[in-house]
Amino acid sequence: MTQTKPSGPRNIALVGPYLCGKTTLLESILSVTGRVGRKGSVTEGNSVGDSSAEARARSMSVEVNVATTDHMGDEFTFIDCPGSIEFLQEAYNALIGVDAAVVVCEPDTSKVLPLAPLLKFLDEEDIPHLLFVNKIDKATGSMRELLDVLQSVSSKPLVLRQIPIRDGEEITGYVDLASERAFVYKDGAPSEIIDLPDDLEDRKAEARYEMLEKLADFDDKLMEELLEDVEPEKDEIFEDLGKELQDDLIVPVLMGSADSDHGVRRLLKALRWESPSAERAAERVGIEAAGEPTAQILKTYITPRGGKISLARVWRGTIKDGMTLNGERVSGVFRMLGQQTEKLTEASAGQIVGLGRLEEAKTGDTLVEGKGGESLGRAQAIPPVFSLTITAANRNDEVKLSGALSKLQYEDPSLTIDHNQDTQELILWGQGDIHLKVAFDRLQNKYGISVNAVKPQVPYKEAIKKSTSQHGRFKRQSGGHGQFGDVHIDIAPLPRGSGFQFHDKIVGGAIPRQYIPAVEAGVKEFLHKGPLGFPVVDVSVTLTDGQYHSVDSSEQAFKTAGRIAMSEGMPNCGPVLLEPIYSVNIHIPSEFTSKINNLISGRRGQILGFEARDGWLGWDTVSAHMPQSEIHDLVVELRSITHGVGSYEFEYDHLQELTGRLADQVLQAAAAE
Ligand SMILES: Nc1nc2c(ncn2[C@@H]2O[C@H](COP(=O)(O)OP(=O)(O)OP(=O)(O)O)[C@@H](O)[C@H]2O)c(=O)[nH]1
Ligand SMILES: [Mg+2]
Repeated sequence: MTQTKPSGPRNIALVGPYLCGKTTLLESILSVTGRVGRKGSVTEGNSVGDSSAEARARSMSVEVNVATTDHMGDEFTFIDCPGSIEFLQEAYNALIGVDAAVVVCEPDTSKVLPLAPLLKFLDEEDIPHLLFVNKIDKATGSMRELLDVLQSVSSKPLVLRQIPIRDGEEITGYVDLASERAFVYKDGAPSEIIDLPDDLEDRKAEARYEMLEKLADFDDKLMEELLEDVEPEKDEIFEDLGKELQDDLIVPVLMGSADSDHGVRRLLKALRWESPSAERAAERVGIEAAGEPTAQILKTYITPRGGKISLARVWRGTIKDGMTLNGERVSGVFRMLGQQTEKLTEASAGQIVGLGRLEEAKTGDTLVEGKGGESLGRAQAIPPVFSLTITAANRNDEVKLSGALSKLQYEDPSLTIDHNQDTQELILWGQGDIHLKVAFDRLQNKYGISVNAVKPQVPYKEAIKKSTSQHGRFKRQSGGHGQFGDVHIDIAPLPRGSGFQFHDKIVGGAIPRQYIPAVEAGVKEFLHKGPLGFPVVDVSVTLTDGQYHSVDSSEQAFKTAGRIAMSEGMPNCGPVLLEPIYSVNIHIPSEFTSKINNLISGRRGQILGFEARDGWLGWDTVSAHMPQSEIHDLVVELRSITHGVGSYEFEYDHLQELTGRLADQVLQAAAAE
């Protein structure tokens, strides 16, 4: 038996925690495959990835970088995803269109937890993936220990493919467990084969047996051979490694140093021989072989010059320059190298390319020849957790700002815009402070708009605790005919959530019918701003009696009388401040549950209960009620407690009385405005 190599283009995502070296790995791959002449670096600010001003300024990835290269006759497109949890949606959107993922991590057990949400996503989407332990030049602990900790966050068995060769503390090479060959790393050149060091013989035999045992769990023949002490053929092992990765049964583990190109050729070799062909991903997303040319957008770029490029995975057929997709003409098919584009005439199934000028198309959209139609699944959406109220720094930019924001959403669909009805604020929602700051930088860099951002106001309300009866009279005599309206009302509190009720108990024509709606309008007008200065809720007003004048009465006069009665009566009804309370579900690894309970109580929350997080081994979901005013920066503290992996969803639940010092502060602040 000889090993069969998958054919056709391959698309590989590079994912992993913040700063583990994904963009450096992309640069190394592009250098090793000859796609770039001179290798750049993230630290020097000349890498192919992270070339946008917003990324360079922070030395971190803030969006997906893409580059297509060729390796020994096979086309590979790499999608380097940002590692920061605040840009995780970028990774999700891109991952649905790849054939496999390389999960990059560091040889540091304290940095393993952030892999958990990614691995979970890959599992849910059935995306085959392997692990690349990067920064092996900095490794201190043992590989076995690291592997144990890594295994604790992976539901699939990790299959260690290499063991390190050390010279003192330093890792100088590796033993490939499948080929049983030893290599030393060379700077600027492929690793060199050496004789297996004697002292590694036992460790190699043990690690190799472990690898075979794991493979045998999915291969009966191999299991028999192991049980009968028959040495399996090398090709059989390679075949299993490929097949079991492609079937998403195992997670092979490789290692190296992107910075020094160490182990990168070995990684490429594994991808070339073992990563699934493009057809497998097409099966995964359930696209049938026959049908119109179809593609899906994984990312949208707005170039510094304002042009739009939709990064698309071609799922079926051939996409040609000039073709109509979803009713729009494709203007340019591009092979991508970071922000550089090379014109192609067409792209066929399995390729990931840039498509020019699809003005309406959005990330996640399925593009079909003609008017469009069938829609493939989109990546799961991560709910926003952090918001700021924004205004244009220059008043004249207000109109330009809303146009620019909608363009910004093409680039970053995880931004949400809320025109808040209660507070009349324009609120930008996203995944955290850095996420929003990057958005502000883009507004500045691309659209020339600078914004001021502040913490959004909490939409406090007020209600009353007591009832009262009130007389309100509006009378004015000014030359000709005057104005006259006179009302008696009962004001009473209603249970929380009832809203506003108006009752009319006028009998015997004390107030003519046509003026009664005006009284209600006057009452309602007052309720926009009650005695404490906030909108009033849960109150009932009953019109009981009144007087009118045949000449001087008018709708306007009765409206004013209604408002006067309210403004005189309401302060006697024991007004109270109400604050919005949200229902919050916080997801965390169980080890943090008690800390989270403290966090919730520290923010005036009320814990409602906790249970095992559905589908997440070793995680809890804590549910609580929390005041909106305490949620604004909850995510910051939650992430700092949980190594960045804690998350939550929340929704408005009810209004609750706020009294004491905090209420006084709110009232003082409102009065000061
Ligand atoms: N020692 C060492 N440092 C590395 C290696 N690879 C990357 N780095 C350094 O790690 C830092 C982060 O590298 P990046 O490539 O930007 O990491 P990233 O994973 O793309 O970061 P984000 O996209 O922001 O999550 C930089 O300072 C790199 O120089 C490596 O193999 N060894
Ligand atoms: Mg990066």
